[in-house]
Amino acid sequence: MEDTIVAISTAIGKSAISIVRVSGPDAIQIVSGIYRGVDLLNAPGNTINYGHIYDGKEMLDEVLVSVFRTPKSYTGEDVVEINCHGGIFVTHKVLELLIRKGCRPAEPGEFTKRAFLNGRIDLTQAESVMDIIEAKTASSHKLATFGLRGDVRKMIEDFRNEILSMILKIEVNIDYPEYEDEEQITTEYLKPVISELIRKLKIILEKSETSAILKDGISTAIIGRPNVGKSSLLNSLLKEDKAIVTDIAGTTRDLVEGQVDIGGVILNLIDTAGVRRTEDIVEKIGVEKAKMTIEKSDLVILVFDFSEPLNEVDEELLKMTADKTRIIVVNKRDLEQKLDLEAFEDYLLLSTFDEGDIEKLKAKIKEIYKLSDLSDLDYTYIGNARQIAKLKQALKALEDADESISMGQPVDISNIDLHHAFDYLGEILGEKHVSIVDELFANFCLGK
Ligand SMILES: Nc1nc2c(ncn2[C@@H]2O[C@H](COP(=O)(O)OP(=O)(O)OP(=O)(O)O)[C@@H](O)[C@H]2O)c(=O)[nH]1
Ligand SMILES: [Mg+2]
Repeated sequence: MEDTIVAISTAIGKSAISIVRVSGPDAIQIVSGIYRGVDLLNAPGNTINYGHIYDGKEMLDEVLVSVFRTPKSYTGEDVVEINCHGGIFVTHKVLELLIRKGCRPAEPGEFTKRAFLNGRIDLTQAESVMDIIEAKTASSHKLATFGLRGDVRKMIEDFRNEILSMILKIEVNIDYPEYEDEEQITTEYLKPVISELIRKLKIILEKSETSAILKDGISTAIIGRPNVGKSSLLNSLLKEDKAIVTDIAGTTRDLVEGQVDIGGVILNLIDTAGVRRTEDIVEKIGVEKAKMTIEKSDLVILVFDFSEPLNEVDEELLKMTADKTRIIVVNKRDLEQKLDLEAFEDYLLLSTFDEGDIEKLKAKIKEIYKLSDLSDLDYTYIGNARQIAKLKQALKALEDADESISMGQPVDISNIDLHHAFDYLGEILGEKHVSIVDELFANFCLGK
């Protein structure tokens, strides 16, 4: 990495201080050229130095300059952080000045990318940095801190080492058949070992999928006929009047979204247009969107009206959501019953006007996702979609290895699959396929 990069690392806006961060081989030299105070060139690492920033003769700001020397810095390079007074204008002036003096504006996430490329952190840790920034609940934050600490890396590495020792044994056997001291690796020997690896990986995957819920939340669609009280339900869950509620059927025409924290997990709620047979173009589009929302969501809350008999559309909605995780809500329990409850296996009878009823609905969601167990959840699992996808590929490779043994193939065929599994796990840590690196870090904010 030859060039020296610069970015404003704090949010742009008026604040008490803002930080301009510089990283690279010339970081200290470039900053010392615009700074008056102690001799920065000889300042030891991990020090904070008082002084002023000058553009030629013009003093721009009174600052504190933190100096970190390679390799003991966030990026592993020389890093200088200039703590300016947090004005938008002055911070940009300092940034411009540094660019004029030879720094290159950093790409989003480039500081963390350098930390990764310089071996300061692995990919799971880098991703955790972003997860910490984006964490919206206590539990997703905790999950990210465990990733940052390297616990996830350790878990994956341990597992990967087990596969590696298997591969090594097989290869010693193949390469040195005359070596009598080595244990003979046969498919009979391999089969139970691979089965055990598959069992363990499945546990890791299952726990990781729960972790993913912690991180991303549960996307929840509220679906039903017009006027059953979907928007009222959204508002009651959010405890605010987000969606318009009227007694006119067809009030909601577009999707309305909101978030609520239940037991440490974010419920990403989407209120949809009522589904009915209609010739109205605008409403038809709304109905299509409702259908698409069902497809995309983790959980469907299907709402019915206690005071209306079931009709064809209701039947269709029941069919449409049969394979989804769903909760059937029968709303308006305060009105006279016209709905035959026999139509449902499991349902929650409620009124959106009743706070206690809304709590019951939340309790039901917690039960479905076992959220009450969250406090004793082991946070050493991964909650990142990219990493989970790699875990699944590794599992598939192990299953392929198992299958070829069952089909009577020789050991070296399974060995190829074991190699694949090993590589996929390596990709979780960022050890292979560096191309994903650019994509990943581009999602970071500037100055991180
Ligand atoms: N009696 C009674 N009325 C309710 C209840 N919940 C909602 N309503 C009323 O039902 C009517 C329709 O409510 P909305 O929330 O707009 O219904 P919606 O399903 O979003 O309707 P669309 O957007 O048209 O699909 C409003 O007049 C609400 O006040 C309830 O528990 N009991
Ligand atoms: Mg509505």
